[in-house]
Amino acid sequence: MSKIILIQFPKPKLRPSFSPYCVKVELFLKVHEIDYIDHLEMNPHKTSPTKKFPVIIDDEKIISDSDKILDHLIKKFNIQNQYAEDPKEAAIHHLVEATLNESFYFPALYSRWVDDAGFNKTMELNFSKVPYLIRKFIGYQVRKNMSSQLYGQGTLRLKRGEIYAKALRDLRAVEAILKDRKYLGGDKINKADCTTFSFIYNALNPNYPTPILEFANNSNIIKEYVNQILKIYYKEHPLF
Ligand SMILES: N[C@@H](CCC(=O)N[C@@H](CS)C(=O)NCC(=O)O)C(=O)O
Repeated sequence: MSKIILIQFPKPKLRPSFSPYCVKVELFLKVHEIDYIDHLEMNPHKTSPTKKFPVIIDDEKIISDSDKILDHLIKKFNIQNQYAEDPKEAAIHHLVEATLNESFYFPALYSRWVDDAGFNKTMELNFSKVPYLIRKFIGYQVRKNMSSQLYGQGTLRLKRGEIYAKALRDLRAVEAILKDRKYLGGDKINKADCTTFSFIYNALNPNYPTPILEFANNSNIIKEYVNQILKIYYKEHPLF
């Protein structure tokens, strides 16, 4: 059996990835000790059927979309206990994942690419070695693209404070669900935890001092949740 190839964006220093969807898949592979080859690429438009990363290549199959990838891996390796048996609990897991994938993600994206302070930081972190004029051009293009995505999706029709207020509502809801449990799945990490960790951790980057970061800094529940996963699966990265 040939090894799975995970295609994702180049990794920044001290972080697993800037893309929570890529971290979700990578963490799942790590948790289940599935051997894979990490293939880093800048442009998803060339290799990805959905023009987004992550992508996996498994034998002849090319699969894009993190949820489709996890469903494929669960089926292929016959991984048990990834979905809660109790329908109410399974519904909670689903709603947490959907909230993070489809709602919480956008304020975090806004903080990196549109919010002025965050955008300048993103340019400094990613493109400091690129000559000034080229950096300006790339920055302008990416910011324009992100802004139009965020406008289409609706986030950018709100004011800055309203955008972060929405993110905090999502995070507070997840925090309330995590209270009194180690993982969403109970004592053991499951698929929904891979999603939960990756989106929350992605938004907690000290380079971006947002209200999301401030909230998490004051939440022992969020801190412990993220750190327990970092300690096991991302030993090379600093704790939150
Ligand atoms: N629904 C997809 C979303 C993946 C996604 O949005 N990836 C972003 C990075 S976080 C991407 O590749 N963006 C590139 C682009 O839109 O051009 C999944 O779950 O994999």
